Amino acid sequence: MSETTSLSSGEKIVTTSTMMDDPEFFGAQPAYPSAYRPFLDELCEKTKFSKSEIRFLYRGFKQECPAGIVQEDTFKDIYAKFFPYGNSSVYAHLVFRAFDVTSCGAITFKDMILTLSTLLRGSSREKLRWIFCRLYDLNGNGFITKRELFDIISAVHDLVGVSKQGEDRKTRDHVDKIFSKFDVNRDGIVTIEEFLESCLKDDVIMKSLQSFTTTLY
Ligand SMILES: [Ca+2]
Ligand SMILES: [Ca+2]
Repeated sequence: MSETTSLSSGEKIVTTSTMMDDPEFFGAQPAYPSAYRPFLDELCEKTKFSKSEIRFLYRGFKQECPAGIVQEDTFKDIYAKFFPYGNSSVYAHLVFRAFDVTSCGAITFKDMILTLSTLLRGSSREKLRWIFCRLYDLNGNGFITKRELFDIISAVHDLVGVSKQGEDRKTRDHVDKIFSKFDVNRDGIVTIEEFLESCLKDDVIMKSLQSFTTTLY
């Protein structure tokens, strides 16, 4: 027997009834440490996924990561496969850090699903807030400096393997341009309010937000 679950707009996932009732999900004897054991009710409450979607995602997660967690090395290997022509390790580190919501040094199923909920089901504001807080504000002090923006953009350039020749100058020019757009009051820092204000009125950014998850994985 099969069942169709709608995961995101236009995307249908067919699952079997056996998967929806995976006894391992809430089984009495989990094959992984209890600290990593996901809690269906809690996850359902904290995310925009239904219980059956969470079960489905969990099954996929567990197939890929039988230990129940993703280590940074695994994450870097995945990125290296997707971006074979660049050096993806810095960007992979930044995204790993962004996914590691509970700051435990590994990505648990809970970390993964909380992030996916924001990225797949969140409003534009929620997605932008995630980008600002989890990805761009590297030291977590509540605002973005030009240095932080430079580090992120350099990592993206390395990821896609942009030519190194004259790259530093080009990256700096690119950073200056983006930073001055975000820093509305010209005080040298970008706050979340400035970031939201600049992004929400930018058609290109808003469009790329729709495909944000595609670039992320
Ligand atoms: Ca900062
Ligand atoms: Ca500012």
